[in-house]
Amino acid sequence: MAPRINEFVNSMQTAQPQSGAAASTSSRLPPLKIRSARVIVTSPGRNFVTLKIETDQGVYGIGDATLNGREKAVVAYLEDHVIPLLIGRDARHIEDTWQLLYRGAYWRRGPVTMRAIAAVDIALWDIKAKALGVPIYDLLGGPSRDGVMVYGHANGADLEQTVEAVGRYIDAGYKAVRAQSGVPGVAMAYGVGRGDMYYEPADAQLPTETVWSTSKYLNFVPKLFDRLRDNYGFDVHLLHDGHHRMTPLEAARLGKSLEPYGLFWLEDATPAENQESFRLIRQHTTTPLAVGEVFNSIWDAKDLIQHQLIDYIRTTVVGAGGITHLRRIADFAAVWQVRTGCHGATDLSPVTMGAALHFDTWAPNFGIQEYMRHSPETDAVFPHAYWFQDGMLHPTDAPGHGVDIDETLAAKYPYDPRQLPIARLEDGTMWNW
Ligand code: EZ4
Ligand code: CO
Repeated sequence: MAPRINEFVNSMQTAQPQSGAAASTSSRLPPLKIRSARVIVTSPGRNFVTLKIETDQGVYGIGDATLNGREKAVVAYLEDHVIPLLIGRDARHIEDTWQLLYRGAYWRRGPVTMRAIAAVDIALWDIKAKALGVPIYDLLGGPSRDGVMVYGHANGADLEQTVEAVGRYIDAGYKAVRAQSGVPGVAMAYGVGRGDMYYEPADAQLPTETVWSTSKYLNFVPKLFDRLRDNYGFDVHLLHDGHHRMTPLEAARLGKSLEPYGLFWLEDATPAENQESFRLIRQHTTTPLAVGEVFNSIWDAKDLIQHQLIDYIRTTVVGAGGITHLRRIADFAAVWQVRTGCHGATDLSPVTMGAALHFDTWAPNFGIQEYMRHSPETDAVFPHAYWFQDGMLHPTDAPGHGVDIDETLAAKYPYDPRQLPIARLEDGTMWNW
């Protein structure tokens, strides 16, 4: 099965590469010309932007392009600037298409651009895997593990309710639980739902205003984890999200005060635009650090990874340019013993969850996967068969990523504009939500 020199030479002479991409003449996979690409916006409980790419062979792929609270910007980017480039291209050329959309735009990176690229990339991996009849994890190099450990979101209005909520997740079989609680004296802390199991922060057409006090928070959080370890012991992994609200020194203090409780990680301890900020936190605490759900490329994480300032990188498939780019980040992270912890909130559609589970199943340096269950309405619009058992999620071995969209049902849920909340300090200063 070795490539034959003559065939290679012939192809060099006779092939007419499309848009400069290498045109293979000997692949077992016949050309898959992109015939159409469409953006589908639907709101089964929350908004999702989905890309469907169809080929002339009838095989189609589905990609997620959802950017919470800024959905229409990605719709326009795809429809006006990306889809015209896709028509007629060979869907097999995933890497070349990625490079075309990234380098070819001249204006690189950013959450809108990278989510549009991600949608195309996820759909093309889906198409190629379906055409070959294999799950995506097989294209990546095969499974590295039997299941994907996930963490659920436990939250409550106060300490007692949060302790109870964590117990419910443990009873449901979770091996890892994120705990967020209302803070005494803080009206609406991050991560506290108003219903019970479904927490949805993008709640209004114009941003809900919340008030924040870091000092009240810092005095409270260690008490929560003290109680949680007291009640549930050390066998369950506990996680916490600081959601960008602390300065580096405040984060260092929190990390230090949480050390006796052995957290799996402290997430988004401080904003990471200045990657150097994490050095100060790192110098003061051995609490493991996770960051990156708002990153959109390897460049956002480069210094954090190569200086070993973090332990988990949170970029996910839809956030950082699809499987093609996420794989690059994971391989770079592996060099520095940084593991993956893909973002998996409900604003990432089941399509992203499906694709992420294939990535997680493959990634040798996988750490954990965030898992917030979608509503039954969302699950119905995006038929899928990945399943949860004993704290683990499992992708199916169905070809592709295994998630589809029911377009008839999707059409019943029109776009419902909503934005994420904002946060101000008690004196009115605008802060990070
Ligand atoms: O607030 O995805 O770790 N998870 C998170 C999420 C984010 C939302 C924002 O859209 O921080 O809940
Ligand atoms: Co987070």
